[in-house]
Amino acid sequence: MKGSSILYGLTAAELRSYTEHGFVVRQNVFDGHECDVFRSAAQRVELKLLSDTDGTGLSSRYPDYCLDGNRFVDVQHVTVQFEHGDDARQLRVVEPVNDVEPVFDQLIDDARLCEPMKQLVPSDRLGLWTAKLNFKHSRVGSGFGWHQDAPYWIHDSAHVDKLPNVMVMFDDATCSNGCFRVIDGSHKAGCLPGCDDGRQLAGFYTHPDAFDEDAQVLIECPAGSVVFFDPHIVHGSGVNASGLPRRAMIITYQPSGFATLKSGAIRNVGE
Ligand SMILES: O=C(O)CCC(=O)C(=O)O
Repeated sequence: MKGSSILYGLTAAELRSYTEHGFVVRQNVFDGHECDVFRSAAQRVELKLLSDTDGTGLSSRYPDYCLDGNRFVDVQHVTVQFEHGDDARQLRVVEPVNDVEPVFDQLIDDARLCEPMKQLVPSDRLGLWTAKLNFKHSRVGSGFGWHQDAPYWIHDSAHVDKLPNVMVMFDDATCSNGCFRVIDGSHKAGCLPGCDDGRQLAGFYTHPDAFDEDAQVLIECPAGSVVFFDPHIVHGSGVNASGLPRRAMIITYQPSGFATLKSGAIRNVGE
């Protein structure tokens, strides 16, 4: 494992940049064949979850619910979000996706993600906190409003500062297909106030007065790139207005031995 740490660990310059800016981008970490495998796996996840529908939706077997007008279904402990819009039948987010698809479970143990994560958590032994698959389909893929992740998790984890994320791009990410974006340096402010505008989930969106939108960085990068980002950084993304999908998985690590967010099971890395 020492060798993989030398191969994949973050350099001193990358670590300094992460501390200063709250994120680090590494391009072309996964090759074209690996991205193909991820894209096929994403398609399997969607087909599998949609195959439970009989024209009336997953609610025929599992209860669904609406938050701020958007449809969610809990398939046991796996939350399935549907795309926004009245007749959107495509999936938006599946969490935790590693419990649905083995390719994504294996990805959690990949040294190219874990070695840097050992430095960022920091911990010599890692566990999984959660893993999301975001589909962002062409034309219908909705944006993600500015938010921090830490406030979502504060009631479920006593160590939200030790829950860094890595986003793995399965497609080229551009402004037109809704690339990831962050507010540079915003992680330094800790948990910021949420919105209070009547939406059910308003409190999870960071109040616009609490950060400087001019400090945003649009992260355009090729498929196979990864973005490590701090649990306190304000982040989001735009809509997918293009004819190309923008699929990505976001994996959140923690020190080993702690329960995962959704199932409560412990999923240590490399065991
Ligand atoms: O997929 C994206 O563009 C952003 C996702 C995000 O912010 C999240 O899942 O918390």
